[in-house]
Amino acid sequence: MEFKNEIGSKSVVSEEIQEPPQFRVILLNDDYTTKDFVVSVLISVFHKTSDDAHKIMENVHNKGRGIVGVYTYDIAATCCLEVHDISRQNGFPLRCIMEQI
Ligand code: TYC
Repeated sequence: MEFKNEIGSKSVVSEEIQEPPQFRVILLNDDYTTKDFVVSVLISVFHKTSDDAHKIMENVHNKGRGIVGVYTYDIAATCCLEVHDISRQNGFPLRCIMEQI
């Protein structure tokens, strides 16, 4: 699309809409956090169903890490902070990280 700016010269503006960058949130296994606590975090922070939360938790427990979901930067960062805060408040070392796609 073509626009004229305030001094009358033409400029071309791309019509392509840029999608915001996406980030994977990855949950890390550890030897101390209880399975029940991990499931409760997946339900309360990431709004997973109980069924999905159990599957994700078992996958992380067995594989060492696993994708919880894909979000924009602010949502991914907020979820990671919440996981760390709730975990420390409850005496667990549970961690998650985010990775740009
Ligand atoms: N490995 C932990 C246990 O055996 C459970 C666990 C699962 C911890 C997933 C963290 O992200 C995690 N109690």
